[in-house]
Order: sequence, then structure tokens, then C-alpha cells
Amino acid sequence: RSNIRTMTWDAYYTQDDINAWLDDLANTYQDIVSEIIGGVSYEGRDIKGIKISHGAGRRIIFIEGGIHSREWISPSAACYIINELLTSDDPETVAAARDYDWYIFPVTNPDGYIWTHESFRMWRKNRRPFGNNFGADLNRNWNNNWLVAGASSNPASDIYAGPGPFSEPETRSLSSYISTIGDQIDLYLSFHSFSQMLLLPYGNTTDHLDNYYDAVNIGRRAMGALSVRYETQYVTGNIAEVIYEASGGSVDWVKGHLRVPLVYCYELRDRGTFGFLLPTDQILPNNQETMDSVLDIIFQAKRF
Ligand code: ING
Ligand code: ZN
Repeated sequence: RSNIRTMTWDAYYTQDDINAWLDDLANTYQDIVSEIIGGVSYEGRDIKGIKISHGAGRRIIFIEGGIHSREWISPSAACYIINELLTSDDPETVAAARDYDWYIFPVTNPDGYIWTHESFRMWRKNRRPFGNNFGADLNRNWNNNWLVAGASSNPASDIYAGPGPFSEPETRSLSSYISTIGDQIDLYLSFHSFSQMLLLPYGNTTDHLDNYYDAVNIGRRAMGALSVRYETQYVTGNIAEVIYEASGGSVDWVKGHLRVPLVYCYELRDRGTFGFLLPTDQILPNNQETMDSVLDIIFQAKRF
């Protein structure tokens, strides 16, 4: 087909637009792109993503976007990376696309994302009803130190951890999907906003665990690469130290349970001037500098 819808990086896109775009990419690049379904939402929507692969047997880079629905820059950044991997002729980007299998899910909370477009812009959680309330925080529901720190047992809270670990269809299905490829993942990235931070596990303790020093050094250098284009400054460090205590997040489970060597959570632009309502003229610069940093992480990880 030739009617590919192009993303212009000066607007935020709806769930329908993103899904149609992914469909078009799968049709346009049939040899290297396949659509993947990472799970299903409470309201029955697919968690749609794409796999970019130039051949069998490669290690995996996994990108999880949009787990919090109001953080619109997150799906946008994930889509931008997809677009770069498929269309860029920058040699470093071409190499990154060829050297890894990429699994990218721009919107892992589809019910919430649609809710922010159609009903309430500042919605964070999924849309499952709990009595008179709605929604569990899908980044407090993973089965690693569930409800230990920085999470709530009150369904009215924006950080409600859910009635149990992996109680939510989104996290249960996505985690079981990730498990099937877990031992092949070299790098896992989770995109949030806002604060301009690069966070590493774990969220329940300020202790520096596992390969903290390697991970923080790679992260700091990558944030140097991020700053080159527009001088955007990020702070790198452990979740509990740099932002706040919070357990049950995806990155902690991917690190603690699947033992993926490099796991980062980006808090994308900005530092609070516009917050979740990041103006559309910052979409392209945010996404470009994020891509710059991802390429630098990969460059370093190869030597890791
Ligand atoms: N920030 C993340 C949150 O879920 C985080 C920070 C990352 C917590 C990883 C735990 C694990 O609160 C935003 N903006 O959502
Ligand atoms: Zn978030």
C-alpha cells in the first residue's frame, strides 16, 4: 500500500492513529517489520507494538511506552524511535536497526490513553472499576516488592497498586509476553514524563544493587549525548534516590525477575514548566535528543 500515514512530530496522535500507522509500517516494510501483540487491556484492546528485525538470532532492545496515559510524550518518543530505525540513513542508526531485534510498544495502557484524549486529559492509571473508583497504577502493579514503598492500597489514589501483584490485565499479559523473550533482552527502556531524569532500579531502596555503577556510568554518558543537540540536562540515578520511593514498577520487575542487564526509565521533558502538557513544538527536539541518547547507550552496551 502507498497511503502510509506519516507522523510529523508536531502533534500528539490518538490510539487509532498510532495503530493505523503501525499497521501501515508492517505493510510497507514487510521484510523487517511485524506487528506484535504484547497483551490486552481491561476493556479488551490489544497492546500493539512492532518488532523490527533484520534477521534471526539477534539480542533484543525492548521499549515500553505509555504505561501512564497522560504522559503523551512517551508514546511519541517510542514512535519516533520506530520511525528513525526504519527511515534514517544516519550510519549509527542504521547499524542499531540492523544489530538488534527491536520490540517497541508505544501505548501499553490503551484504555487510559483513549480516556485522556476523550474524557480526562490528566488520567494516569488504567480504567478498571474498583467500587466507586477507577484504575490501578500500572507502574505499581508489577510483582517485585509489590506495595512495599511509594504505592497505595486505596483505589482512589493515583498510585493505587491494584488488589494484588499483576492483578491488572495489562501488566499480567505484558509481563508474560516479556517473559517469553526475557533471556534475550540486552536493554529495556520505559518512557515516562516528566522531570528530565534517567532512573535505574530499584524503587524501594536507595541501595546501589547489582551492576549499579556500570549502569549509572553508561547512563550519565548517554545523558551527555542527549544534551549535545539542545543542551537539555538530565539527572541520572537510582529511582528512590533521584525521584522518590516507588515499588512495583516495570523496570524493577524486569531487572529483579528477568535479570535484564541494562534497564532504564526515562522521565522525558520537561522539568515542570508545562509538565504533562508538553507543547507540541517540543515534541521533535525531545524525541531527537532521546534518540541520540539511546544510540549512545547502545554504543556503550556493546562494550559492556
Ligand atoms: N514516574 C514514575 C512513576 O511511576 C518510577 C517513576 C519509575 C517509579 C520506575 C517506579 C519505577 O511514578 C512517573 N512520572 O510516572
Ligand atoms: Zn509515568
